[in-house]
Amino acid sequence: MNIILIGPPGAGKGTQAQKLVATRGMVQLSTGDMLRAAKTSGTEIGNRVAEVMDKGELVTDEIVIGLIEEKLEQGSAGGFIFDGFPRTLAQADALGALLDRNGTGLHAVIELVVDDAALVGRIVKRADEARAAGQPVRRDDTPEVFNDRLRAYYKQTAPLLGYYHAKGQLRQVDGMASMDAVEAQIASILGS
Ligand code: B4P
Repeated sequence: MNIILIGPPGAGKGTQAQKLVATRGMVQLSTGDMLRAAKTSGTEIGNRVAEVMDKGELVTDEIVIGLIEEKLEQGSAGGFIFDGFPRTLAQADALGALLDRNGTGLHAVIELVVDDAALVGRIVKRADEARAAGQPVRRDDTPEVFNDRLRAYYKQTAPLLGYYHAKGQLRQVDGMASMDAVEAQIASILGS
């Protein structure tokens, strides 16, 4: 089973993807994590990626689709969780073509619905907790960059909700609930 987790920055896509990995043996494909790894590689592409991410903008479709294609070729018996991908219509079309090619298809697209005010609160909290623990703080976890990430979401990613709704694949969960309650809502969509 392949699923997409979609929602604004800080909606909890990564949080829920990790729970699905633990309970269902699925493979998490987080483009955010892949791009953060590329950022630290010191390569030319890594430096370009860092500049874009630190401004809260989206990395080019070409780079992101290339990363996903490589991972899909490795296969996953339990299926894939697409966490933060696709984020543009071009990415959604590319994913559809890749899944058609490998014959596994898409089971569901799950939208985590969260208020904007709650999102910024989560991001600020994550940055404060990292600082207190002496851990690195994500450079895009500031209220200023967060606003740009949110703008990019509404402009480039929110149109995907209509795209998947028209295909009958979109399911919504209340992302304002506790992490365990969100997990339970997703489990009821996916079944046992
Ligand atoms: P991502 O890494 O995808 O980051 P995100 O949208 O901020 O996070 P997510 O929704 O996963 O939130 P999380 O679970 O961490 O993207 C970062 C950047 O990478 C983008 O801005 C872009 O530049 C680039 N990028 C990534 N994918 C791309 C693509 N496909 N195309 C182009 N560019 C791309 O949760 C956030 C916080 O909330 C955590 O602290 C968590 O503990 C807390 N939380 C989670 N669930 C909660 C709940 N139910 N209640 C209370 N708190 C909760």
